[in-house]
Amino acid sequence: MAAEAQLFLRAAVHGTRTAIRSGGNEYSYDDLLRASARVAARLLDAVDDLAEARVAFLVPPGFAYSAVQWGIWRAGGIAVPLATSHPIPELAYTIADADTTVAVADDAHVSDVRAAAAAHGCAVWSLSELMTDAAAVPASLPPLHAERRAMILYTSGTTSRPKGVVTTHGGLEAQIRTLVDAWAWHADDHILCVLPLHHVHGIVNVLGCAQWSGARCTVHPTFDADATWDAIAAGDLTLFMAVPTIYTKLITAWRAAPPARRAELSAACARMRLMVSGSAALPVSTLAEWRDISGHTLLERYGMTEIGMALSNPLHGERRPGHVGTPLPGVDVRLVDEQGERVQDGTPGEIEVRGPGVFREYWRRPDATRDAFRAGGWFRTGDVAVIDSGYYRILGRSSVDIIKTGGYKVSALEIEEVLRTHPGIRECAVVGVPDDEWGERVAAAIVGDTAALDAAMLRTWAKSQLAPYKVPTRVTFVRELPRNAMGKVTKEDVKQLFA
Ligand code: MLC
Ligand code: AMP
Repeated sequence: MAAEAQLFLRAAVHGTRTAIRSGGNEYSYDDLLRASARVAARLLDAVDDLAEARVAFLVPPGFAYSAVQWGIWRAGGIAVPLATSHPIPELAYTIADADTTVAVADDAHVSDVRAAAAAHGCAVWSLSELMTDAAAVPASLPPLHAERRAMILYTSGTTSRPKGVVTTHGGLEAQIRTLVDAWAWHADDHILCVLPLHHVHGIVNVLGCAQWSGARCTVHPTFDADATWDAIAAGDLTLFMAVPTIYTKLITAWRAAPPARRAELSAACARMRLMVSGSAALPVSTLAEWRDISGHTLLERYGMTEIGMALSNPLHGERRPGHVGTPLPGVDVRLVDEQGERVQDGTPGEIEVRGPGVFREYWRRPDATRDAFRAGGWFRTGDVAVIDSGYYRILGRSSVDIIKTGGYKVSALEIEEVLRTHPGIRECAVVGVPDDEWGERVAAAIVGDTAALDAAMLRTWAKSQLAPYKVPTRVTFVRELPRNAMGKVTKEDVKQLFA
Protein backbone atom coordinates (compact mmCIF):
# COMPACT_ATOMS: atom_id res chain seq x y z
CA MET A 1 0.00 0.00 0.00
CA ALA A 2 1.18 3.51 -0.77
CA ALA A 3 2.01 6.03 1.97
CA GLU A 4 -1.51 7.43 1.86
CA ALA A 5 -3.99 4.53 2.18
CA GLN A 6 -5.88 3.52 -0.97
CA LEU A 7 -9.17 4.72 0.50
CA PHE A 8 -7.94 8.31 0.61
CA LEU A 9 -6.17 8.19 -2.74
CA ARG A 10 -9.40 6.96 -4.28
CA ALA A 11 -11.40 9.67 -2.48
CA ALA A 12 -9.26 12.31 -4.18
CA VAL A 13 -10.31 10.85 -7.52
CA HIS A 14 -14.00 10.76 -6.50
CA GLY A 15 -13.60 14.46 -5.63
CA THR A 16 -16.86 16.35 -6.02
CA ARG A 17 -19.10 13.25 -6.08
CA THR A 18 -21.46 13.02 -3.11
CA ALA A 19 -20.05 10.75 -0.43
CA ILE A 20 -22.56 11.23 2.38
CA ARG A 21 -26.02 12.61 2.86
CA SER A 22 -26.86 13.16 6.49
CA GLY A 23 -28.87 15.59 8.58
CA GLY A 24 -30.42 17.08 5.42
CA ASN A 25 -27.00 17.98 3.92
CA GLU A 26 -24.81 16.52 1.18
CA TYR A 27 -21.05 16.14 1.53
CA SER A 28 -18.60 15.32 -1.24
CA TYR A 29 -15.44 13.22 -1.11
CA ASP A 30 -13.48 16.48 -1.20
CA ASP A 31 -15.44 17.63 1.88
CA LEU A 32 -14.52 14.38 3.64
CA LEU A 33 -10.86 14.76 2.75
CA ARG A 34 -10.76 18.37 3.95
CA ALA A 35 -12.62 17.71 7.21
CA SER A 36 -10.61 14.59 8.01
CA ALA A 37 -7.34 16.43 7.32
CA ARG A 38 -8.38 19.03 9.89
CA VAL A 39 -9.26 16.32 12.40
CA ALA A 40 -5.88 14.69 11.74
CA ALA A 41 -4.13 18.03 12.23
CA ARG A 42 -5.81 18.63 15.60
CA LEU A 43 -5.10 15.10 16.78
CA LEU A 44 -1.47 15.26 15.71
CA ASP A 45 -0.90 18.55 17.48
CA ALA A 46 2.91 18.65 17.80
CA VAL A 47 3.74 15.09 16.62
CA ASP A 48 4.15 13.66 13.11
CA ASP A 49 2.36 10.37 13.67
CA LEU A 50 -0.05 9.09 16.33
CA ALA A 51 1.85 5.81 15.98
CA GLU A 52 -1.17 3.59 16.69
CA ALA A 53 -2.44 5.55 19.69
CA ARG A 54 -6.05 4.53 20.38
CA VAL A 55 -8.58 7.24 19.64
CA ALA A 56 -12.05 6.34 20.89
CA PHE A 57 -14.91 8.29 19.31
CA LEU A 58 -18.58 8.59 20.10
CA VAL A 59 -20.15 10.30 17.12
CA PRO A 60 -23.61 9.38 15.74
CA PRO A 61 -23.70 7.95 12.20
CA GLY A 62 -23.39 10.80 9.69
CA PHE A 63 -20.76 13.00 8.00
CA ALA A 64 -18.94 13.82 11.24
CA TYR A 65 -18.56 10.11 12.04
CA SER A 66 -16.66 9.52 8.78
CA ALA A 67 -14.64 12.73 9.12
CA VAL A 68 -13.44 11.64 12.57
CA GLN A 69 -12.82 8.01 11.56
CA TRP A 70 -10.77 9.10 8.52
CA GLY A 71 -9.03 11.79 10.57
CA ILE A 72 -7.87 9.22 13.13
CA TRP A 73 -6.59 6.96 10.37
CA ARG A 74 -4.86 9.76 8.51
CA ALA A 75 -3.11 10.83 11.73
CA GLY A 76 -1.80 7.26 12.20
CA GLY A 77 -4.12 6.37 15.09
CA ILE A 78 -6.27 3.33 15.78
CA ALA A 79 -9.99 4.13 15.53
CA VAL A 80 -12.09 2.74 18.40
CA PRO A 81 -15.76 3.49 17.71
CA LEU A 82 -17.98 3.79 20.77
CA ALA A 83 -21.72 3.09 20.63
CA THR A 84 -24.18 5.94 21.09
CA SER A 85 -26.57 3.53 22.87
CA HIS A 86 -24.06 2.50 25.55
CA PRO A 87 -24.40 3.64 29.18
CA ILE A 88 -21.35 5.09 30.95
CA PRO A 89 -20.04 1.80 32.46
CA GLU A 90 -19.85 0.19 28.98
CA LEU A 91 -18.09 3.27 27.56
CA ALA A 92 -15.68 3.28 30.49
CA TYR A 93 -14.83 -0.38 29.94
CA THR A 94 -13.98 0.17 26.25
CA ILE A 95 -11.99 3.35 26.91
CA ALA A 96 -9.92 1.63 29.59
CA ASP A 97 -9.49 -1.73 27.86
CA ALA A 98 -8.29 -0.10 24.63
CA ASP A 99 -5.90 2.01 26.74
CA THR A 100 -7.29 5.05 24.95
CA THR A 101 -5.05 8.09 24.51
CA VAL A 102 -7.70 10.50 23.28
CA ALA A 103 -11.49 10.24 23.27
CA VAL A 104 -13.71 12.29 20.99
CA ALA A 105 -17.45 12.87 21.37
CA ASP A 106 -20.11 14.94 19.68
CA ASP A 107 -21.41 17.74 21.85
CA ALA A 108 -24.47 15.73 22.95
CA HIS A 109 -22.33 12.89 24.34
CA VAL A 110 -19.24 14.71 25.55
CA SER A 111 -20.27 14.82 29.22
CA ASP A 112 -20.95 11.05 29.20
CA VAL A 113 -17.58 10.43 27.61
CA ARG A 114 -15.85 12.71 30.12
CA ALA A 115 -17.48 10.72 32.93
CA ALA A 116 -16.53 7.42 31.28
CA ALA A 117 -12.94 8.53 30.66
CA ALA A 118 -12.38 10.01 34.12
CA ALA A 119 -10.95 6.89 35.75
CA HIS A 120 -8.69 6.14 32.77
CA GLY A 121 -7.54 9.73 32.61
CA CYS A 122 -7.30 10.22 28.84
CA ALA A 123 -7.87 13.54 27.09
CA VAL A 124 -11.42 14.17 25.81
CA TRP A 125 -12.20 16.43 22.85
CA SER A 126 -15.61 17.65 21.79
CA LEU A 127 -16.39 17.50 18.10
CA SER A 128 -16.61 21.27 17.85
CA GLU A 129 -13.09 21.59 19.30
CA LEU A 130 -11.79 18.91 16.97
CA MET A 131 -13.39 20.01 13.70
CA THR A 132 -12.53 23.67 13.92
CA ASP A 133 -11.71 25.42 10.66
CA ALA A 134 -8.70 26.97 12.36
CA ALA A 135 -6.67 23.74 12.36
CA ALA A 136 -3.74 24.06 9.99
CA VAL A 137 -3.58 21.07 7.68
CA PRO A 138 -0.14 19.42 7.85
CA ALA A 139 1.90 19.31 4.66
CA SER A 140 2.25 15.56 4.97
CA LEU A 141 0.50 12.86 6.95
CA PRO A 142 2.13 9.68 8.24
CA PRO A 143 2.48 6.66 5.95
CA LEU A 144 -0.23 4.03 6.41
CA HIS A 145 1.29 0.68 5.55
CA ALA A 146 -0.97 -2.34 5.20
CA GLU A 147 0.25 -4.01 8.38
CA ARG A 148 -0.46 -1.02 10.62
CA ARG A 149 -3.35 -1.39 13.07
CA ALA A 150 -6.39 0.61 11.95
CA MET A 151 -9.36 -0.27 14.13
CA ILE A 152 -10.45 -2.01 17.31
CA LEU A 153 -14.06 -3.25 17.51
CA TYR A 154 -15.34 -4.69 20.75
CA THR A 155 -17.10 -8.02 20.48
CA SER A 156 -18.64 -10.31 23.06
CA GLY A 157 -17.64 -13.93 23.12
CA THR A 158 -17.20 -16.90 25.37
CA THR A 159 -15.23 -14.79 27.87
CA SER A 160 -17.19 -12.64 30.26
CA ARG A 161 -16.05 -9.21 29.03
CA PRO A 162 -15.90 -8.04 25.39
CA LYS A 163 -12.57 -8.35 23.59
CA GLY A 164 -11.06 -5.80 21.23
CA VAL A 165 -10.71 -7.16 17.70
CA VAL A 166 -7.77 -5.46 15.99
CA THR A 167 -7.88 -5.07 12.21
CA THR A 168 -5.06 -3.61 10.13
CA HIS A 169 -5.39 -1.21 7.20
CA GLY A 170 -4.54 -4.10 4.88
CA GLY A 171 -7.17 -6.30 6.57
CA LEU A 172 -9.87 -3.66 6.17
CA GLU A 173 -8.93 -3.17 2.56
CA ALA A 174 -9.18 -6.93 1.93
CA GLN A 175 -12.58 -7.09 3.65
CA ILE A 176 -13.86 -4.23 1.49
CA ARG A 177 -12.34 -5.40 -1.80
CA THR A 178 -13.90 -8.85 -1.60
CA LEU A 179 -17.40 -7.37 -1.19
CA VAL A 180 -16.93 -4.67 -3.82
CA ASP A 181 -15.92 -7.43 -6.20
CA ALA A 182 -18.59 -10.00 -5.24
CA TRP A 183 -21.52 -7.57 -5.19
CA ALA A 184 -20.31 -5.40 -8.09
CA TRP A 185 -20.26 -2.08 -6.24
CA HIS A 186 -19.77 0.94 -8.50
CA ALA A 187 -19.62 4.71 -8.22
CA ASP A 188 -23.25 5.15 -9.24
CA ASP A 189 -24.49 3.10 -6.30
CA HIS A 190 -26.48 4.77 -3.55
CA ILE A 191 -26.93 2.92 -0.26
CA LEU A 192 -28.94 3.72 2.85
CA CYS A 193 -27.14 3.15 6.17
CA VAL A 194 -29.45 2.50 9.13
CA LEU A 195 -27.01 0.31 11.07
CA PRO A 196 -24.99 1.26 14.15
CA LEU A 197 -21.38 2.17 13.34
CA HIS A 198 -19.55 0.23 16.06
CA HIS A 199 -19.75 -3.10 14.17
CA VAL A 200 -18.46 -4.42 10.85
CA HIS A 201 -21.84 -4.68 9.16
CA GLY A 202 -22.29 -0.90 9.13
CA ILE A 203 -18.62 0.09 9.09
CA VAL A 204 -17.26 -2.25 6.41
CA ASN A 205 -20.16 -3.64 4.36
CA VAL A 206 -22.08 -0.38 4.05
CA LEU A 207 -19.89 2.67 4.68
CA GLY A 208 -16.50 1.17 3.76
CA CYS A 209 -17.66 -0.37 0.48
CA ALA A 210 -19.56 2.78 -0.52
CA GLN A 211 -16.59 5.04 0.17
CA TRP A 212 -14.14 2.73 -1.57
CA SER A 213 -16.38 2.75 -4.65
CA GLY A 214 -17.07 6.50 -4.77
CA ALA A 215 -20.74 5.74 -4.15
CA ARG A 216 -23.28 7.77 -2.16
CA CYS A 217 -24.38 6.80 1.33
CA THR A 218 -27.48 8.30 2.92
CA VAL A 219 -26.99 7.89 6.66
CA HIS A 220 -29.71 7.80 9.30
CA PRO A 221 -28.49 8.26 12.88
CA THR A 222 -30.58 5.28 14.08
CA PHE A 223 -32.97 2.81 12.51
CA ASP A 224 -36.58 3.90 12.20
CA ALA A 225 -38.91 1.81 10.04
CA ASP A 226 -40.99 4.71 8.69
CA ALA A 227 -37.95 6.86 7.93
CA THR A 228 -36.36 3.88 6.17
CA TRP A 229 -39.44 3.36 4.01
CA ASP A 230 -39.49 7.10 3.21
CA ALA A 231 -35.87 6.89 2.03
CA ILE A 232 -36.67 3.83 -0.09
CA ALA A 233 -39.74 5.58 -1.51
CA ALA A 234 -37.60 8.58 -2.50
CA GLY A 235 -36.56 6.27 -5.28
CA ASP A 236 -32.86 6.64 -6.03
CA LEU A 237 -31.34 4.01 -3.73
CA THR A 238 -29.68 1.09 -5.47
CA LEU A 239 -28.63 -0.99 -2.43
CA PHE A 240 -29.86 -1.85 1.06
CA MET A 241 -28.22 -4.00 3.74
CA ALA A 242 -29.61 -4.91 7.15
CA VAL A 243 -30.01 -7.54 9.84
CA PRO A 244 -33.07 -9.85 9.77
CA THR A 245 -34.77 -7.97 12.66
CA ILE A 246 -34.77 -4.80 10.53
CA TYR A 247 -36.46 -6.65 7.66
CA THR A 248 -39.06 -7.96 10.13
CA LYS A 249 -39.72 -4.42 11.40
CA LEU A 250 -39.98 -3.13 7.80
CA ILE A 251 -42.46 -5.89 6.96
CA THR A 252 -44.61 -4.89 9.97
CA ALA A 253 -44.57 -1.23 8.91
CA TRP A 254 -45.41 -2.12 5.28
CA ARG A 255 -48.37 -4.19 6.44
CA ALA A 256 -49.64 -1.26 8.53
CA ALA A 257 -49.60 1.10 5.50
CA PRO A 258 -52.68 1.77 3.32
CA PRO A 259 -52.81 -0.13 -0.02
CA ALA A 260 -51.71 2.78 -2.24
CA ARG A 261 -48.64 3.45 -0.04
CA ARG A 262 -47.79 -0.27 -0.02
CA ALA A 263 -47.83 -0.31 -3.81
CA GLU A 264 -45.59 2.76 -3.90
CA LEU A 265 -43.09 1.20 -1.46
CA SER A 266 -43.01 -2.13 -3.30
CA ALA A 267 -42.42 -0.36 -6.61
CA ALA A 268 -39.54 1.61 -5.06
CA CYS A 269 -37.91 -1.62 -3.83
CA ALA A 270 -38.21 -3.13 -7.29
CA ARG A 271 -36.07 -0.29 -8.70
CA MET A 272 -33.12 -1.20 -6.44
CA ARG A 273 -30.45 -3.59 -7.64
CA LEU A 274 -29.58 -5.55 -4.48
CA MET A 275 -30.84 -6.15 -0.95
CA VAL A 276 -28.65 -8.07 1.52
CA SER A 277 -29.29 -9.70 4.89
CA GLY A 278 -26.73 -10.83 7.44
CA SER A 279 -25.34 -10.81 10.99
CA ALA A 280 -27.91 -13.40 12.08
CA ALA A 281 -29.86 -16.25 10.52
CA LEU A 282 -32.53 -15.05 8.08
CA PRO A 283 -35.67 -17.13 8.64
CA VAL A 284 -36.95 -18.64 5.39
CA SER A 285 -40.39 -17.18 6.21
CA THR A 286 -38.91 -13.64 6.39
CA LEU A 287 -37.14 -14.18 3.07
CA ALA A 288 -40.45 -15.26 1.49
CA GLU A 289 -42.44 -12.35 2.96
CA TRP A 290 -39.82 -9.85 1.84
CA ARG A 291 -39.85 -11.37 -1.67
CA ASP A 292 -43.62 -10.88 -1.83
CA ILE A 293 -43.31 -7.25 -0.72
CA SER A 294 -40.20 -6.14 -2.60
CA GLY A 295 -39.70 -8.55 -5.46
CA HIS A 296 -36.16 -9.18 -4.09
CA THR A 297 -34.78 -12.51 -2.99
CA LEU A 298 -32.56 -11.28 -0.17
CA LEU A 299 -28.90 -12.13 -0.66
CA GLU A 300 -27.88 -13.77 2.62
CA ARG A 301 -24.23 -13.75 3.61
CA TYR A 302 -22.24 -14.82 6.70
CA GLY A 303 -19.51 -12.94 8.51
CA MET A 304 -17.98 -12.05 11.85
CA THR A 305 -16.11 -9.13 13.41
CA GLU A 306 -12.86 -11.13 13.38
CA ILE A 307 -13.02 -12.04 9.67
CA GLY A 308 -15.25 -9.59 7.83
CA MET A 309 -17.44 -11.51 5.40
CA ALA A 310 -16.64 -15.12 4.51
CA LEU A 311 -19.61 -16.71 2.77
CA SER A 312 -22.18 -15.24 0.43
CA ASN A 313 -25.01 -16.25 -1.84
CA PRO A 314 -24.29 -15.10 -5.38
CA LEU A 315 -25.13 -11.73 -6.91
CA HIS A 316 -26.11 -13.60 -10.08
CA GLY A 317 -27.35 -17.16 -9.77
CA GLU A 318 -29.31 -19.13 -7.23
CA ARG A 319 -29.79 -17.52 -3.77
CA ARG A 320 -30.79 -20.52 -1.73
CA PRO A 321 -33.16 -19.81 1.20
CA GLY A 322 -31.77 -20.96 4.54
CA HIS A 323 -28.21 -21.04 3.16
CA VAL A 324 -25.33 -18.54 3.28
CA GLY A 325 -23.75 -19.46 -0.05
CA THR A 326 -20.11 -20.19 -0.82
CA PRO A 327 -16.71 -18.68 0.08
CA LEU A 328 -16.17 -15.10 -1.11
CA PRO A 329 -13.23 -14.37 -3.45
CA GLY A 330 -9.92 -14.48 -1.59
CA VAL A 331 -11.39 -16.10 1.54
CA ASP A 332 -10.49 -19.71 2.46
CA VAL A 333 -13.21 -21.54 4.37
CA ARG A 334 -13.26 -25.10 5.70
CA LEU A 335 -15.38 -27.22 8.03
CA VAL A 336 -13.55 -29.29 10.63
CA ASP A 337 -14.28 -31.75 13.42
CA GLU A 338 -13.11 -31.32 17.01
CA GLN A 339 -9.63 -32.56 16.10
CA GLY A 340 -9.32 -30.00 13.34
CA GLU A 341 -9.72 -32.57 10.55
CA ARG A 342 -11.79 -31.57 7.53
CA VAL A 343 -15.23 -33.21 7.51
CA GLN A 344 -16.87 -34.84 4.49
CA ASP A 345 -19.48 -32.81 2.56
CA GLY A 346 -22.82 -33.36 4.24
CA THR A 347 -21.22 -33.75 7.71
CA PRO A 348 -21.52 -30.83 10.16
CA GLY A 349 -18.29 -29.12 11.23
CA GLU A 350 -16.98 -25.89 12.74
CA ILE A 351 -16.35 -23.11 10.23
CA GLU A 352 -12.70 -22.05 10.05
CA VAL A 353 -11.58 -19.08 7.97
CA ARG A 354 -8.25 -17.91 6.61
CA GLY A 355 -7.33 -14.96 4.42
CA PRO A 356 -6.07 -11.38 4.28
CA GLY A 357 -9.25 -9.98 5.87
CA VAL A 358 -8.84 -11.99 9.08
CA PHE A 359 -8.08 -9.86 12.15
CA ARG A 360 -4.60 -9.51 13.57
CA GLU A 361 -5.18 -10.11 17.29
CA TYR A 362 -7.42 -9.57 20.28
CA TRP A 363 -6.13 -6.35 21.80
CA ARG A 364 -3.58 -7.17 24.52
CA ARG A 365 -4.91 -10.72 24.91
CA PRO A 366 -2.20 -12.96 23.45
CA ASP A 367 -3.66 -16.10 25.03
CA ALA A 368 -7.12 -15.50 23.56
CA THR A 369 -5.51 -14.75 20.17
CA ARG A 370 -3.48 -17.96 20.27
CA ASP A 371 -6.52 -20.05 21.24
CA ALA A 372 -8.59 -18.56 18.43
CA PHE A 373 -6.33 -19.94 15.68
CA ARG A 374 -5.33 -23.41 14.56
CA ALA A 375 -2.04 -24.21 12.82
CA GLY A 376 -1.85 -22.72 9.34
CA GLY A 377 -3.59 -19.48 10.31
CA TRP A 378 -7.13 -20.88 10.43
CA PHE A 379 -9.45 -18.80 12.64
CA ARG A 380 -11.95 -20.87 14.61
CA THR A 381 -15.33 -19.15 14.34
CA GLY A 382 -17.29 -21.30 16.82
CA ASP A 383 -20.11 -21.54 14.25
CA VAL A 384 -21.22 -24.95 13.04
CA ALA A 385 -22.31 -25.49 9.43
CA VAL A 386 -22.85 -28.18 6.85
CA ILE A 387 -22.32 -28.11 3.08
CA ASP A 388 -25.52 -29.00 1.22
CA SER A 389 -24.99 -29.49 -2.54
CA GLY A 390 -22.23 -26.89 -2.57
CA TYR A 391 -23.92 -24.24 -0.35
CA TYR A 392 -23.10 -23.70 3.33
CA ARG A 393 -25.96 -23.87 5.82
CA ILE A 394 -25.37 -22.56 9.37
CA LEU A 395 -26.59 -25.02 12.00
CA GLY A 396 -25.76 -23.10 15.18
CA ARG A 397 -22.92 -22.20 17.52
CA SER A 398 -20.63 -24.36 19.55
CA SER A 399 -21.31 -22.27 22.70
CA VAL A 400 -24.72 -21.93 24.35
CA ASP A 401 -23.42 -18.78 26.06
CA ILE A 402 -23.33 -16.69 22.89
CA ILE A 403 -26.65 -15.04 22.02
CA LYS A 404 -27.56 -13.18 18.82
CA THR A 405 -30.33 -10.65 19.34
CA GLY A 406 -31.31 -8.14 16.67
CA GLY A 407 -27.99 -8.91 14.95
CA TYR A 408 -25.97 -8.05 18.07
CA LYS A 409 -23.78 -10.74 19.61
CA VAL A 410 -23.96 -10.78 23.39
CA SER A 411 -22.36 -12.98 26.01
CA ALA A 412 -24.57 -14.69 28.59
CA LEU A 413 -21.56 -14.83 30.93
CA GLU A 414 -21.00 -11.08 30.73
CA ILE A 415 -24.65 -10.33 31.51
CA GLU A 416 -24.67 -12.82 34.41
CA GLU A 417 -21.56 -11.22 35.87
CA VAL A 418 -23.16 -7.76 35.80
CA LEU A 419 -26.51 -9.01 37.17
CA ARG A 420 -24.75 -10.71 40.07
CA THR A 421 -23.47 -7.31 41.24
CA HIS A 422 -27.06 -6.32 42.09
CA PRO A 423 -27.58 -6.69 45.85
CA GLY A 424 -31.01 -8.32 45.37
CA ILE A 425 -29.65 -11.15 43.18
CA ARG A 426 -28.14 -14.27 44.72
CA GLU A 427 -27.75 -16.35 41.57
CA CYS A 428 -28.73 -16.04 37.94
CA ALA A 429 -28.52 -17.77 34.58
CA VAL A 430 -28.85 -16.01 31.22
CA VAL A 431 -29.89 -17.75 28.00
CA GLY A 432 -31.06 -16.86 24.49
CA VAL A 433 -34.61 -17.92 23.69
CA PRO A 434 -35.89 -18.11 20.10
CA ASP A 435 -37.94 -15.13 18.99
CA ASP A 436 -39.60 -14.33 15.65
CA GLU A 437 -38.63 -10.65 15.69
CA TRP A 438 -35.24 -10.57 17.42
CA GLY A 439 -33.88 -14.00 16.40
CA GLU A 440 -33.15 -14.62 20.05
CA ARG A 441 -34.14 -12.69 23.15
CA VAL A 442 -31.98 -12.33 26.23
CA ALA A 443 -33.72 -14.14 29.09
CA ALA A 444 -32.63 -14.29 32.74
CA ALA A 445 -33.62 -16.75 35.47
CA ILE A 446 -33.01 -15.11 38.84
CA VAL A 447 -32.72 -16.43 42.36
CA GLY A 448 -33.10 -13.43 44.61
CA ASP A 449 -35.01 -11.25 46.96
CA THR A 450 -38.42 -11.04 45.25
CA ALA A 451 -39.81 -8.84 48.05
CA ALA A 452 -37.33 -6.12 47.07
CA LEU A 453 -36.90 -6.71 43.32
CA ASP A 454 -39.21 -7.22 40.34
CA ALA A 455 -38.54 -7.62 36.61
CA ALA A 456 -39.20 -3.95 35.77
CA MET A 457 -36.85 -2.72 38.52
CA LEU A 458 -34.22 -5.17 37.38
CA ARG A 459 -34.43 -3.99 33.76
CA THR A 460 -34.25 -0.32 34.76
CA TRP A 461 -31.15 -0.99 36.82
CA ALA A 462 -29.57 -3.19 34.12
CA LYS A 463 -30.01 -0.42 31.52
CA SER A 464 -27.72 1.80 33.58
CA GLN A 465 -24.99 -0.86 33.42
CA LEU A 466 -25.36 -2.62 30.06
CA ALA A 467 -25.98 -1.79 26.39
CA PRO A 468 -29.77 -1.85 25.74
CA TYR A 469 -29.51 -4.98 23.61
CA LYS A 470 -27.85 -6.90 26.48
CA VAL A 471 -30.60 -6.10 28.99
CA PRO A 472 -32.79 -9.21 29.54
CA THR A 473 -36.23 -8.68 28.03
CA ARG A 474 -37.58 -11.82 29.70
CA VAL A 475 -37.04 -12.32 33.40
CA THR A 476 -38.29 -15.09 35.66
CA PHE A 477 -37.70 -15.53 39.38
CA VAL A 478 -37.06 -19.10 40.55
CA ARG A 479 -36.31 -20.68 43.90
CA GLU A 480 -33.27 -22.45 42.49
CA LEU A 481 -31.53 -22.82 39.15
CA PRO A 482 -31.69 -26.17 37.33
CA ARG A 483 -28.41 -28.05 37.85
CA ASN A 484 -26.93 -31.40 36.87
CA ALA A 485 -25.47 -34.00 39.23
CA MET A 486 -22.15 -32.12 39.21
CA GLY A 487 -23.92 -28.94 40.39
CA LYS A 488 -23.46 -27.15 37.02
CA VAL A 489 -26.34 -25.00 35.80
CA THR A 490 -28.01 -26.73 32.83
CA LYS A 491 -28.72 -23.98 30.31
CA GLU A 492 -31.05 -26.14 28.18
CA ASP A 493 -33.28 -26.52 31.26
CA VAL A 494 -33.06 -22.77 31.90
CA LYS A 495 -34.32 -22.20 28.33
CA GLN A 496 -37.28 -24.46 29.11
CA LEU A 497 -38.31 -22.05 31.88
CA PHE A 498 -39.17 -19.60 29.09
CA ALA A 499 -40.74 -22.08 26.65
C1 MLC B 1 -32.80 -2.68 21.05
N1 MLC B 1 -33.51 -3.34 21.96
C2 MLC B 1 -33.26 -4.61 21.89
C3 MLC B 1 -32.29 -4.73 20.88
N2 MLC B 1 -32.02 -3.53 20.38
N3 MLC B 1 -33.74 -5.65 22.55
C4 MLC B 1 -33.29 -6.85 22.23
N4 MLC B 1 -32.35 -7.05 21.30
C5 MLC B 1 -31.83 -6.02 20.62
N5 MLC B 1 -30.90 -6.21 19.70
C6 MLC B 1 -34.49 -2.80 22.89
C7 MLC B 1 -34.50 -1.30 22.92
O1 MLC B 1 -33.56 -0.83 23.87
C8 MLC B 1 -35.92 -1.04 23.36
O2 MLC B 1 -36.05 -1.24 24.75
C9 MLC B 1 -36.69 -2.12 22.68
O3 MLC B 1 -35.75 -3.15 22.40
C10 MLC B 1 -37.37 -1.74 21.45
O4 MLC B 1 -36.51 -0.98 20.69
P1 MLC B 1 -36.80 -0.71 19.17
O5 MLC B 1 -36.88 0.76 18.98
O6 MLC B 1 -37.89 -1.54 18.65
O7 MLC B 1 -35.47 -1.31 18.56
P2 MLC B 1 -34.29 -0.49 17.99
O8 MLC B 1 -33.67 0.31 19.06
O9 MLC B 1 -34.79 0.18 16.75
O10 MLC B 1 -33.26 -1.61 17.58
C11 MLC B 1 -33.53 -2.60 16.66
C12 MLC B 1 -32.37 -2.78 15.65
C13 MLC B 1 -31.06 -2.80 16.44
C14 MLC B 1 -32.62 -4.05 14.91
C15 MLC B 1 -32.34 -1.60 14.69
O11 MLC B 1 -31.08 -3.90 17.33
C16 MLC B 1 -29.88 -2.84 15.53
O12 MLC B 1 -29.43 -1.80 15.05
N6 MLC B 1 -29.32 -4.03 15.21
C17 MLC B 1 -28.18 -4.18 14.33
C18 MLC B 1 -26.97 -4.63 15.08
C19 MLC B 1 -25.77 -4.82 14.14
O13 MLC B 1 -25.37 -3.94 13.38
N7 MLC B 1 -25.13 -5.98 14.17
C20 MLC B 1 -24.01 -6.29 13.35
C21 MLC B 1 -22.90 -6.90 14.18
S1 MLC B 1 -21.52 -7.32 13.11
P3 MLC B 1 -37.00 -0.35 25.67
O14 MLC B 1 -36.96 -1.07 26.99
O15 MLC B 1 -36.32 0.98 25.70
O16 MLC B 1 -38.35 -0.36 25.01
C22 MLC B 1 -21.85 -8.92 12.71
C23 MLC B 1 -21.02 -9.53 11.66
C24 MLC B 1 -21.87 -9.70 10.45
O17 MLC B 1 -22.75 -9.50 13.18
O18 MLC B 1 -21.97 -10.81 9.94
O19 MLC B 1 -22.44 -8.69 10.03
P1 AMP C 1 -20.27 -10.65 15.54
O1 AMP C 1 -19.41 -11.38 16.50
O2 AMP C 1 -21.16 -9.62 16.15
O3 AMP C 1 -19.47 -10.15 14.42
O4 AMP C 1 -21.26 -11.71 14.98
C1 AMP C 1 -20.80 -12.76 14.17
C2 AMP C 1 -21.71 -13.91 14.29
O5 AMP C 1 -22.98 -13.63 13.69
C3 AMP C 1 -21.23 -15.14 13.58
O6 AMP C 1 -20.26 -15.82 14.33
C4 AMP C 1 -22.53 -15.93 13.41
O7 AMP C 1 -22.83 -16.62 14.59
C5 AMP C 1 -23.55 -14.83 13.22
N1 AMP C 1 -23.95 -14.64 11.81
C6 AMP C 1 -23.52 -13.71 10.93
N2 AMP C 1 -24.16 -13.86 9.74
C7 AMP C 1 -25.00 -14.91 9.88
C8 AMP C 1 -25.93 -15.56 9.02
N3 AMP C 1 -26.17 -15.15 7.78
N4 AMP C 1 -26.60 -16.63 9.51
C9 AMP C 1 -26.40 -17.06 10.78
N5 AMP C 1 -25.55 -16.48 11.63
C10 AMP C 1 -24.86 -15.41 11.19
